[in-house]
Amino acid sequence: MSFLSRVLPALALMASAWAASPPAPFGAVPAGRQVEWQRMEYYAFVHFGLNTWTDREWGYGDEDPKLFNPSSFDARVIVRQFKEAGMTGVVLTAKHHDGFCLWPTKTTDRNISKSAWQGGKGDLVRDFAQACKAEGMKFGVYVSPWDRSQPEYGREGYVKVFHEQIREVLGNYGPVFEIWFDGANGGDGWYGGAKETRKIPPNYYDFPKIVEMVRRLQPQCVVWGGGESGDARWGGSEQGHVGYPHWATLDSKRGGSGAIGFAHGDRWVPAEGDTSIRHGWFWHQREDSQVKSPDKLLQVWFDCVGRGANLILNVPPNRTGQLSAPDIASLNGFRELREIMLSKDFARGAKAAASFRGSDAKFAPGNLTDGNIDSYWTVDDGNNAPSVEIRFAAPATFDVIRLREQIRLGQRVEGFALDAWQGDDWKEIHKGSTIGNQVLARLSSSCTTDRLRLRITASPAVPCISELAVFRAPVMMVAPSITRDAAGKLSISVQGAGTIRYTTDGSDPSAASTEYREPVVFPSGGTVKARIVAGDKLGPIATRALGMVKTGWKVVSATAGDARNAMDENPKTLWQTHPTSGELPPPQGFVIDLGAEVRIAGFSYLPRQDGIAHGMTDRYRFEVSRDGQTWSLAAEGEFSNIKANPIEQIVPLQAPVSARYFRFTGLHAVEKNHVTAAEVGVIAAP
Ligand code: FUL
Repeated sequence: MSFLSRVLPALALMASAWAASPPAPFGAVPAGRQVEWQRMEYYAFVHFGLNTWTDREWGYGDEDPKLFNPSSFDARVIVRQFKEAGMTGVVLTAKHHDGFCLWPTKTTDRNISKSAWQGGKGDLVRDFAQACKAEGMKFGVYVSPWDRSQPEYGREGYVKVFHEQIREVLGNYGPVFEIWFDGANGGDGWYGGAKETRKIPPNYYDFPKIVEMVRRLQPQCVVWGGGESGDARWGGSEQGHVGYPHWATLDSKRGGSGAIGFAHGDRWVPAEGDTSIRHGWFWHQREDSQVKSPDKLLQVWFDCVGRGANLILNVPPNRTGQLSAPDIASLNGFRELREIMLSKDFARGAKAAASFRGSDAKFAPGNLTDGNIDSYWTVDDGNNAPSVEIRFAAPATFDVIRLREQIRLGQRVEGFALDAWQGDDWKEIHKGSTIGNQVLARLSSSCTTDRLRLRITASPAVPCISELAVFRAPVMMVAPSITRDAAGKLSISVQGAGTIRYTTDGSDPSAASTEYREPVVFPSGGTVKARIVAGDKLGPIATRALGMVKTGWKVVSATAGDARNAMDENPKTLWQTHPTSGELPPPQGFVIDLGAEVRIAGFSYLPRQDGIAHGMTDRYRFEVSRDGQTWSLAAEGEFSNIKANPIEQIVPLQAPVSARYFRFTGLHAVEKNHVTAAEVGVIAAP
């Protein structure tokens, strides 16, 4: 035996005396597929299908498959655009509520092989899957459980069809990173011609069985939704943001909300915030001018990814099968803002000083600033409120601090504070609660210092922190906000230097457009566009479609409730048809005298904005009259998806009609058994 072979084991033995073991996991921990998924942070949603042609948000289930016919679709181009925007994957609506399948399924004739596109030989699931593979992006699918086309929906027969559809998309197209099981179910539908409302029994879809199949076919696939069996949850609104404090856990007994989760719950079910770059999920031409601006997207990102959730951003292709130019411009502007901010981490490589677990270098505070989110800093058991000091080589000016916990060991931290060394003392610059997957702490004002301290103030077990990074938020031009009061005065406001320029003819404001100085009277309504102009720089455009002003309006009658609340331009006051107690079931409505004859091009319904869905109506009737006696039907239909996405609904009439009176009727309520409205408006023909 050589000298070395005798000495080395002895040395190894000595070294192991210093090697500390990692802290035991705390509470619920993520599965490997969830860790991988949480690192994806930001990816695309693609709503594409018959609705793109019928101009609807929810198809009824009877639309002709032939309608689907994009003129110049190329999945590769779209996937590349998402990749260039900094996204990590794409989730395609392989089947939406109308039951039309974007792949040649064997389960139903309502599929792409019956469309006019590519002579029925096309397969969009295949195209997206292949494009993602080629571009190094991940591919996911949305397969709607609610199917308004299927005759057997609500009965056993459909469940088999649904399971088989999932098997086809998961079994035939390569790796799928996420499958989306939408909980939406508006009840009514075509259902093979039955045209009725169908309620489903609890556990109807049999998610435990579905999840078993997902695990078998795609072990790395994250199940979004899917009741108790799912891996990821809805972030709680269709605006993309999630709540704070923010937990990746829910609790099997005590529940928890989508937005916040449940502190130290027993199931790891991280949130995904979903929103569309436009108002609706499918492409509608009228929304081409209502694309979220880069600053708005950055705000959503801070309130979603910056709280530890994933952001799925919908960018719907238009009828050519391509993304629209304003959407691409906004995606790229948003990417630039993130890049400006994230490209310089002032703490990268900075020295960090703190006690650490077993004095083992594996757990040293340098792990916070090494750019590797697998390594982490932790301390000896029992020390649940440690602090660490970061020293920058030179003073840095910053206003955003990113922290991450090592989530493989569970989400622990409940409270933290950040201090900056100012002059000769520490000054607290931020207080936060949860960290989890990540938190982007925004300071109320920027801070310049060469010493930063992180104090963990509350944690039920030793904290395991894998990153502390320090950034400067980008200086950006933001889109103005446009409001109008009950008297019809238009106000435009914005933070930032430059002049506000605006138009009311639908054109994009330029340096030559009217300058906004003070509120202006704007009674007839129309489309207002505004932006900041500073030298040769043009800020993002804000667009607002306003109906005619309601000053001369009178309530003629109402089946119940105070209809003046629906015409006072105050979304906080409600027309509601139930008195103090009990319910007054729909239909419920009111008649308005506009004061003079108007050429009506459409109407708007703003559902209540207080976060409560009671009495929100998802089916309407809009009638008009010249004399208040003889009525004609101007529009009747559905406000699809209004419960999850309670934005203003604008309904253009087939053709403008002249009338002095209108009657609005809510025909059905999404919750409870009465009808409410925050505002109802009229769009006058130009
Ligand atoms: C909702 C659906 O009803 C919408 O149409 C959309 O697909 C959205 C992502 O989820 O629940």
